[in-house]
Amino acid sequence: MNFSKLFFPVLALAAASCSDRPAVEADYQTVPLPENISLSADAAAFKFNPKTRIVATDSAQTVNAGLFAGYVNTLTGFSPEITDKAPVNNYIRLKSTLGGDNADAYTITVNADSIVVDGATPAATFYGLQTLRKAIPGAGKHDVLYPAGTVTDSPRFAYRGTLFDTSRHYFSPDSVKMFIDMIALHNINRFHWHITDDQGWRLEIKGLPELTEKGSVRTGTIIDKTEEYDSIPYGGFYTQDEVRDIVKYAADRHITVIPEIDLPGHMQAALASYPELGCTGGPYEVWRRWGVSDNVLCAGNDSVYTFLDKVMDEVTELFPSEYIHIGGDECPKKHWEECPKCQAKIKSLGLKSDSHSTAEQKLQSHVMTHVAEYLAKKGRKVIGWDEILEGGVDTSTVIMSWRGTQGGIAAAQAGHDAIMTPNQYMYFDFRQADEGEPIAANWGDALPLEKVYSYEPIPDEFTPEQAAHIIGVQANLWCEYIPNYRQAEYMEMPRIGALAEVQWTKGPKDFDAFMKRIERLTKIYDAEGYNYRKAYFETQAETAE
Ligand code: TNX
Repeated sequence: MNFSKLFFPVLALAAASCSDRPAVEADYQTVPLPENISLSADAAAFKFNPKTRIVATDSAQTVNAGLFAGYVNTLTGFSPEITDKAPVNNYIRLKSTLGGDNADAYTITVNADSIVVDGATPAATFYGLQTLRKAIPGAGKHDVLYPAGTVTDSPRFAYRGTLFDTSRHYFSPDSVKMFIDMIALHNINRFHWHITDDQGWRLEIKGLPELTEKGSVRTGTIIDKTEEYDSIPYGGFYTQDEVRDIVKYAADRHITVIPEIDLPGHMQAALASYPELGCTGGPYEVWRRWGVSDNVLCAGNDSVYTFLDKVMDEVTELFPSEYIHIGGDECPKKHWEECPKCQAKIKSLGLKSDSHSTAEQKLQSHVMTHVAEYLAKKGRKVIGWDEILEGGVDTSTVIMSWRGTQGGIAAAQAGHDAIMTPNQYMYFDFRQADEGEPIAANWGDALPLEKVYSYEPIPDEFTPEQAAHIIGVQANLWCEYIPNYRQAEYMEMPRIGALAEVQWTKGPKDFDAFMKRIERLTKIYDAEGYNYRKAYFETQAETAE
């Protein structure tokens, strides 16, 4: 058979389609805005086309390259080939030889023959690739002209987080992966997974099977903001295999999954599974409503400490993260004040109320410290919500400031590392405008894009030492009123773009310039099929007319 005859038409077609493709121009003014963009006005651009090779010479870069090839395929209709040998020209080379103090710093060097993305680490190279991805002005069957020049970039904060609450509502593993892809697009590197709460325990613990057999299902759910309930059983949990798969999926995208086991409050689903862990012995139900439950772990019961150790044994097996979040928020002391076991524990530990804390607050510290020390033996550190400052806590504990900024400020002043997630700026369960928005959290003012963007995490009066204790910023998506993943996307986007700039971008802020960048980013949202709040851009268009 004459192969050349067979192949000729195919080749000719390929060649034709190559040259016929229009070319669009890339723009490095992405979200988050890179630190420095220096264009070589007279030099020829790099033409990214189906013949471009991605050069990756080690396994980490090969993973990066594979992800990049997928991203650009969505935006260009072609999937560039990955190779470990650089051709003479027309290649994008991935490296991580940059060095320096900032692990997430990268440079992109563009000329007519090649693009080189060099990161301090493979994660940093990945952020460079995200910049190249986001520089493409939307989806189409086109080539891309990358202007010649250099981009040098590094983030302001090392901890760039988002919380996703999969307890109040359950989201499938595929949805969790979509969430991870969305945060990766925004250079976010911590996924705070709120996986247990009063309304559902959603993490399989093999040594405590009832946590998911009983604790993952509630018999009904409160309807909207009424006092009425449906009677539809609601449940779901993540098997350990699913969790491992999600942790790996995130790691490939340079995201650390930080699980939160919220304790000693927010435990009613665990109490429904093991009623002997509560002060009254129950019975308890997996909670069907939202709010703060009085039913918390009994801090006077030794089996509670054994229970927590067992949970942490498996949590640390599943999650390699250096930090484990142990909650500590909203733990009413009502039952502890009346519980003979809790009061006996207070006595035996010699805990006394003083001007700073009540004896019960100190009892909570005792529980938190037990878990922190247990985790320390396994080489892990802990993060807790700002309430844990109330009973006194070791400075090795990272404080997550949610009731406002005061907790984080006080923590940093006292020598703790702190992560800022003040609800007034960072609660993405709050509505995006006063009018015309879907049902959302029933406390807090509207939180529009501009307000998120305006957040400055480091107070003016901070010394450089105190400022260094603010290790990052996070936005939280609590899901009481978020019954499906489309709605989760809507609440996240585009506010997550403003979050990304708060976390990443140094230097002065300019909201109007940001609006231009975020509007361009919505072309990527469109290409990915994301659901986001478009009204921000419609209003802009109307006022411009
Ligand atoms: C407060 S933030 C909570 C959550 C709720 C959220 C609703 C925090 C540590 N606790 O349990 O879901 O408000 O906005």
